[in-house]
Amino acid sequence: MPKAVVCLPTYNERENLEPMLRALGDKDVRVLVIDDNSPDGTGELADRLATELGYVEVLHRERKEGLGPAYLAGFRHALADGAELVLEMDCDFSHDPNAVPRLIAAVESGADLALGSRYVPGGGVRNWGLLRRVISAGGSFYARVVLGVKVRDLTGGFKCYRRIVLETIDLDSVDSKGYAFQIETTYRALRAGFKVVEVPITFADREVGGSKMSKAIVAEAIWKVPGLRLAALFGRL
Ligand SMILES: Nc1nc2c(ncn2[C@@H]2O[C@H](COP(=O)(O)OP(=O)(O)O)[C@@H](O)[C@H]2O)c(=O)[nH]1
Ligand SMILES: [Mg+2]
Repeated sequence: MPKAVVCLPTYNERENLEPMLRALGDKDVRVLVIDDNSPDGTGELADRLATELGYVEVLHRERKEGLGPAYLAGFRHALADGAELVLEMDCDFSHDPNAVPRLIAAVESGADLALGSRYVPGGGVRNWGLLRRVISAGGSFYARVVLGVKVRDLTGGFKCYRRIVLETIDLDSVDSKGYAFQIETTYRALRAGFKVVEVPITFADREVGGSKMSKAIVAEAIWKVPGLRLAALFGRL
């Protein structure tokens, strides 16, 4: 049984799900689809594919609560299943399935948390407009300065955790929903003394389906960052 589990959250990813699951088929991973009762039938499609593809499992959640809660449910499930490595990845091909082995290799060669990073040499973004580039790079810069950490890409959602990291960072108290979830989990790992490395990736814009990014998600990231720093200062993180 492969020891790595890829947590793949889906909300209305009908067109992307099957190609993504097939693309992960030769990566020596198990895949846990976490579907929030997608109105477009992604959950039923996932069930059908899971019966065909032995490495796929599906976790159905009743309703859409954001990426954070979906990931937390996935992490708990993967840990209970005995996963040694737990990955996060988007289902819209923004994260290249061919980069999965590089993230795993980074952890196997000593990192506790490997981050797919757009903002280290060799990494980047493809077909993004200026506005989205500025918002994303600005967001990571803001979080890096306010938190006082060296990580360049704090908001990305392509990651590989060593099991012990998720067992240590107190998942029960993580309450971020969107980009803040990525910032919070990485910050907690750093605070706990884990070794975090950045692996260069190229992030491509999705070609099919729609983004679930919202103003509320951006707003949460803006206020959550100083909140995390304060929590750390007062010894509550
Ligand atoms: N289960 C679940 N998946 C979600 C939710 N929001 C987004 N996703 C999935 O998370 C991944 C990234 O979301 P996306 O909308 O592409 O965010 P963006 O890349 O920031 O625009 C995709 O695979 C989505 O289907 C949610 O509330 N629940
Ligand atoms: Mg996306």
